[in-house]
Amino acid sequence: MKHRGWWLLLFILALGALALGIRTIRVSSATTTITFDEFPIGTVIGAQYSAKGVIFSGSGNGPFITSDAANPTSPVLSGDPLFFGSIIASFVTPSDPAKPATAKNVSFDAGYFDIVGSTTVTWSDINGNVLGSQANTHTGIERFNIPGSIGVFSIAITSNEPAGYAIDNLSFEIALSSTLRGSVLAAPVSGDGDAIVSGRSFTFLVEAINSATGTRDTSFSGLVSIDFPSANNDSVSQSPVMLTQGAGTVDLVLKSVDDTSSGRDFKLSSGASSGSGHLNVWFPAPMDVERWKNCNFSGCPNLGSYFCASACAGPFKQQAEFIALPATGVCRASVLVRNPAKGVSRQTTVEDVGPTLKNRYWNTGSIPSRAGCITDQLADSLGVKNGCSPGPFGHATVLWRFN
Ligand SMILES: [Ca+2]
Ligand SMILES: [Ca+2]
Repeated sequence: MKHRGWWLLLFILALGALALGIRTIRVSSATTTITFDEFPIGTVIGAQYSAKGVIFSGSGNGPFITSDAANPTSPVLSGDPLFFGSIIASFVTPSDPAKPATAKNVSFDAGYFDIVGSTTVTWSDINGNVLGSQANTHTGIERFNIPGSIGVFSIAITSNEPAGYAIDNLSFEIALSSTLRGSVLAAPVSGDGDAIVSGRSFTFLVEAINSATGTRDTSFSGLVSIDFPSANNDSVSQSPVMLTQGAGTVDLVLKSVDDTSSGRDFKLSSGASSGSGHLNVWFPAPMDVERWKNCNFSGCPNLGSYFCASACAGPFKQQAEFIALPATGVCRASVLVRNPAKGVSRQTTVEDVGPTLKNRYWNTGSIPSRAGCITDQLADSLGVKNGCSPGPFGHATVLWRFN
């Protein structure tokens, strides 16, 4: 029993250590240190460390791992030929090594130097523009600390250096650019992605996403500007939004769309980070129900009966599903109509104009009290009550958007 207790305790400790370890990795993942004992002596080093964010190259056949009696942390990385070749370190995106990356806090040991000023470190930005250089300032093993953010550094003997040099203990932080992402919290229309309702406040979540991991970049803090460009000047009143630990929210109202767009595009930007997306915009619309044959139908013409006439294509000689909107010029437009009370949506098209002719309220956001018609057949499919009692037309408030 005592043994079992011990094992249980060890198991719990191990779990705790694992949990702590995971947390530590997440917090400190930005700093990487390479000591060149990760591969056997003699290994030519190219892309083996790419998942850590660095690729090596250099003179001859490229740098390789070797032991070095003059270095207390041997093994080391030597250029080719042994201790005399040049070494180039290029930083890359760990998740996508073909993509160059910027590194900061780059430092490493080099030596053993026998002569001051014999060997030069040169660093460049991600586009190869030289940012600075530094020759060794003393003999022995010297720690180089490269200032700022760089894309590449190289080290090479630039005058006489007896018995050459090597490098070791390279550490750096890959500075990953963040992608900005916007989404709607508690979207009012389920199953339609980032959807909002015209004229109603919604909570817009803006997040910085780590490009390498696809998860929220909690190191990101700052102002993000939000732009919902529109030809209708339906501007967003609150912009920018403050992101703390990679996230921030702002309550917004949008009213309209351009032309017959399904919604609104948006752009997010903060320094070098940016993002974009699209929100679907639904219109809450009190609709008449247009009947195939009106109540007390006796024969054509009969106003409001699509058995007799339709402004787009009709008449329809059988019951049909479609929507009428109060403006010309949108016949055939694809529309989604939703009964919010039942959560039922139908895809349909605009096949009539009415009850008025010139109210493109989807472009103004000013929704009229009679915002269109849906047919009795569509009302049935949506589970919307319609009939001839008490009045000649049924009425239904639905949500709709261009599709
Ligand atoms: Ca080492
Ligand atoms: Ca030397």
